[in-house]
Amino acid sequence: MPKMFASARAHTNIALIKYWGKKDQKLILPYTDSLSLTLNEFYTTTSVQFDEQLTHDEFSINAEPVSEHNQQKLAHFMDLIRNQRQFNLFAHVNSVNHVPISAGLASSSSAFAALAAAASKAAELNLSATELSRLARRGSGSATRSIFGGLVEWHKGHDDKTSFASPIDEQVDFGLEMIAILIDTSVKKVSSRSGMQNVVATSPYYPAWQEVVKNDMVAMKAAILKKDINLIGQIAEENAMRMHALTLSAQPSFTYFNAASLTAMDMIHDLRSNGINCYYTLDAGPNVKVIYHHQDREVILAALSEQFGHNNLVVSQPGPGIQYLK
Ligand code: 2P0
Repeated sequence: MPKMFASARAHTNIALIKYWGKKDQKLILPYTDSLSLTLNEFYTTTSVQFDEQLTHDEFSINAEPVSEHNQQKLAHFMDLIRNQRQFNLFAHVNSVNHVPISAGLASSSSAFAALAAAASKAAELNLSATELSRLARRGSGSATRSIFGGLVEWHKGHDDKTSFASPIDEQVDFGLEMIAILIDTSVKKVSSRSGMQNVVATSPYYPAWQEVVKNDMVAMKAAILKKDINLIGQIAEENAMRMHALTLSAQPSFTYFNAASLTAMDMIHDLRSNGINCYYTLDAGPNVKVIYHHQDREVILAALSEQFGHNNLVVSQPGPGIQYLK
């Protein structure tokens, strides 16, 4: 009996061109491509040990047992590994999220990317990075992008085989940086999963969104080639606002913004009026992420810390792809 143990680390990614809506709920196939930046500050480390003695998988996150809902989601993911490997062993799965305490940024992207890597290696599946990206996608859409470092593109594809991510620029050596403003760290009211479903089913703007993303992907890739942070920021900000317009135009309408998110966005506009090039993006929660060139870091931090407090601002550089620890 081989040891059947592996440990892997994956970093969270933040989308600059958002994924919002699934064509296939089961396979997690998106309606659109998307593009993200992997961050070095936030990551998940997961270890998997298959064990002949077990009669079900045993999960812990940050040394605590997981909720019933998460237990089911994780066990379902482990079934994919068992099916591929054609064995019926269960595993001890221990996951640790390295994020500022309750940052509300412990995205499922790093969680499922780390689990896909650790579980497939422990099961000796020998997956390529592309195969790993496809597998991570089955846990959570955004996880498909966290297999790679730096700037990453998720090709929507049309089936399990064709929907995966690939790196655009793994080095990102032109000063791109992000500040996460930790505004509210409680659990979100509308999960991404149900928020997406509601939008796809009810927003009259959904067809327009698909066109927006098509154009933004082309424009963003050109901006990355030019290493033009202002253009990258402009396109990302506009794309994020158009994604959030989908939530406002759904039935029932909802939003992930709160009052402090609006204050933060206002402050970024003010900084821009004063000649500091910075831009914002938001995901399925009120926390605002600021995009800028690292040379402007101190002036942006100084302005934001007056309002939000220095401890609620986390600077992050581009981060690496999957790392195997054992
Ligand atoms: C993204 N988000 O592209 C978008 C933008 C949030 C806003 O992907 O249902 O946890 O597991 O596929 O990946 C968050 O949703 O959703 C997300 P599922 P996921 O990053």
